[in-house]
Amino acid sequence: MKSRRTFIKTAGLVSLWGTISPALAQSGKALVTQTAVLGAEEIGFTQQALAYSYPALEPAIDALTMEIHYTKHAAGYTKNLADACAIENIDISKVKLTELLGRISMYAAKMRNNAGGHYNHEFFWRSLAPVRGGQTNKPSGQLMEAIRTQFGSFENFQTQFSDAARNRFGSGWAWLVKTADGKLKVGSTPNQDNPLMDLTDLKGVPLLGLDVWEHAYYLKYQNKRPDYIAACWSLFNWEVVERRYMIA
Ligand code: MN3
Repeated sequence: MKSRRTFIKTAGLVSLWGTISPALAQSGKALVTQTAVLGAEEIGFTQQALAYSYPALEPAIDALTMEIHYTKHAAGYTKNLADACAIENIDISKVKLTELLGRISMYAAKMRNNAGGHYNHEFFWRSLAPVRGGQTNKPSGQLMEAIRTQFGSFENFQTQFSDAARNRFGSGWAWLVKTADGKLKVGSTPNQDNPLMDLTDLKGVPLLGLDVWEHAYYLKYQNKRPDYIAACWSLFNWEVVERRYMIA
């Protein structure tokens, strides 16, 4: 995760973009996408260990779903991301994943699917924590103030986020993002796209993401996606989301 100091330094670089990278500065798109990733949580190219055990998220998410999701689905995206980087001749010691996502339209579909898939899952695991307080699990501080200001109440925000997750047709993700103008926004993306990508409708720094692919819930919930979404409110790690909000 970027510190505020790093963020300010990077922001300074962008304001001097023309003198630092004339080639990229010729493209307004490059400038926009570069700006879009500022303050976003950085995630490496390898799969990190979970901060909790597979059964730790029960009863909301069962142990078998967690194990398969992490060791098969998510691990698959990580492996295929490495393959995609090799194909595209990308030296992962020299590029940040958020930068790659910010110009994802330049690459093949294999890169889009797996860079997104890897980032989204690593981001998702960090957004969850063993159940604490059940339905009283809520943010606090400046994030809660911003939610109340923009959505009217935490409950209104919950409704909008849950609707975004429920109404995403097929596979995808629901998101809470901080937009370039500092506002909170709820939306969703298809497949493994995310709001850091230069080709999505929803753009911003991701603060919270919810996986609504069937592989995330089918063993326990089958066709009942709304029940899975409702249960996940007990798992969101608001300390992490608040930190993302303050840095973004
Ligand atoms: Mn998944």
